[in-house]
Amino acid sequence: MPLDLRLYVITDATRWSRTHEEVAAAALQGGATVLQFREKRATTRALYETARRLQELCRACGVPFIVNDRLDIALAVDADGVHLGSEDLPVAVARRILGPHRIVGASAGSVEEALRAEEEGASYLGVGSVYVTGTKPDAGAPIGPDGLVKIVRAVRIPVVGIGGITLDRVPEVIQAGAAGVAVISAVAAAADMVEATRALRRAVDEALARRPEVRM
Ligand code: TZP
Ligand code: MG
Repeated sequence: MPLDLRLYVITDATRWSRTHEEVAAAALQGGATVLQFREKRATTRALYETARRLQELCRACGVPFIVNDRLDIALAVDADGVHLGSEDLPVAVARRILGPHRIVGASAGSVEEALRAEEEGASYLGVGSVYVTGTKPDAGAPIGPDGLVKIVRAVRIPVVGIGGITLDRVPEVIQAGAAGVAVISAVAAAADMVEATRALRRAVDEALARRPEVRM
């Protein structure tokens, strides 16, 4: 089944004093199509325990579960895949270990990085930061919707836009050719996380419906 990247919600809850489980449950209820577990500070044991619970939640909803950074945790909980950046294991190594069917996502901020990740066997790309974001201080200068368009056009694998994406920016990101949007704060910082997810999902679906089928 092709990977449905329309609304890719990342659970990174520390700043908003919410648990990963709370964010995940709300995101799944609100219509997220992919869930990523992103936690930079916990011990390996804590990562494993949380990942196991999130994987169960996702499996019950039929939503793919992806672990950020840590291939060992992804393997340990039988996750659907892993997401890797330039400081993590190389995409080619994760692809070799996970085999052809699991999801290997990669971060890319330039056409060069995107082409390399595609060549190494990435399933999809997380491209950004599209806009200024306070969530990832080392995200670098935003590439903007124009930078996103360039990368979408350079690769064949699907791309999700990431970084500073809010409800009102969804149409622009989808119009740039992204298969979906990846968000942290647009869900995790919302007063009503379920409603925020629903609204994002509606916005993505509406923008996709307005987009011409064939893109060059
Ligand atoms: N990678 C590039 S930008 C970013 C990550 C993880 C942060 C996205 O968070 P937000 O709150 O959706 O801007
Ligand atoms: Mg990483």
